[in-house]
Amino acid sequence: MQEMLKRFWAGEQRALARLISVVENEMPEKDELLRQLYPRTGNAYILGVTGSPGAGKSSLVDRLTSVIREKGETVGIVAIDPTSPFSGGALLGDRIRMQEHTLDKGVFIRSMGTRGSLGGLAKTTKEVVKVVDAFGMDWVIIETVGVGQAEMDVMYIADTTVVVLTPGAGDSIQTIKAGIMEIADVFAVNKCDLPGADKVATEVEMMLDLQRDQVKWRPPVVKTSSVSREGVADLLADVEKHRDYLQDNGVFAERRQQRLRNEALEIVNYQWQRLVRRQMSYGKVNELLNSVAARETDPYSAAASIMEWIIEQSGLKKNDQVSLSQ
Ligand SMILES: Nc1nc2c(ncn2[C@@H]2O[C@H](COP(=O)(O)OP(=O)(O)O)[C@@H](O)[C@H]2O)c(=O)[nH]1
Ligand SMILES: [Mg+2]
Repeated sequence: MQEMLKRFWAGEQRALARLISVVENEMPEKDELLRQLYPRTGNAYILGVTGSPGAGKSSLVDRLTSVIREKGETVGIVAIDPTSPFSGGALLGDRIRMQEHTLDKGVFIRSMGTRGSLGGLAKTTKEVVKVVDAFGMDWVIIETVGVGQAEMDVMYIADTTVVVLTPGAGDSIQTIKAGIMEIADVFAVNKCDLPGADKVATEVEMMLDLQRDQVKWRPPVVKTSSVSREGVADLLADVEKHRDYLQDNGVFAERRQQRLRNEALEIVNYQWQRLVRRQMSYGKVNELLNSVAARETDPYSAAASIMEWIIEQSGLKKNDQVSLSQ
């Protein structure tokens, strides 16, 4: 792994891809890898792009990437595709749509399947984003479909979230899941080269009017087209405006701090669960569980005994790192 890390620090995209696989596949060296990458994380701006399938997210991300590249900044794209059965395997469609950047060293594209992530989609995505961040990309763009809860949870990683709408049939804002409208910091009404974009934009503005007094940041609504590229530069400008807003109000720093606290707690939680799982099927824990199953012990007392026992066990091995991290 040290050899791979050397190549990673040297800026080799193949090493980046390999280290992402270590994370995605929950390989044993994962924790140690993330620990080593950690000091170099926290510099990328994380942009989430979500919306219905076919809204044009991939195409729009591709065009946004071009605009960002023109400014000399680098981009890592993490596309979460529920239809992709293989983790790490870029979908042919995305590959074609993002073809423009395949030879550009300042752009890295990774597709992840939702079923492929052993550690849970949001957790795995967060870790993958960390790796791309440590690699030194200025931006990390996460593309995800706004459908299931797992996909929605991914969006909490983003500093700014763009919700992509289209004038397409059935995409009237009444039919869009409430949750997805609420997480928007910027709305993109994409496919504005097709009829109906103005109507959607007006509908969104009307919805925003209703909540005007409750919010400090009113999400801008931008009409975009991945075909004519209209509005793409404006979309980036609005994203940057939102970034400035977060930074000027101290919200950015506050959120990042809160996120780090949560992260440490999540790791504790995760390691604790792993510890419990490993002890579950044998020995004292199993005995206690059997006794609960037979109604000889109540679950509350059993849980207390189990926790006590596990703490005692791991306490005995305090100097043995392996007992906690494997
Ligand atoms: N007319 C038009 N078609 C678009 C636009 N953006 C994307 N598309 C098309 O919409 C389809 C879905 O695009 P894609 O980027 O894969 O959407 P995703 O599923 O949200 O990632 C593709 O056939 C695109 O060529 C646009 O701005 N205008
Ligand atoms: Mg896509």
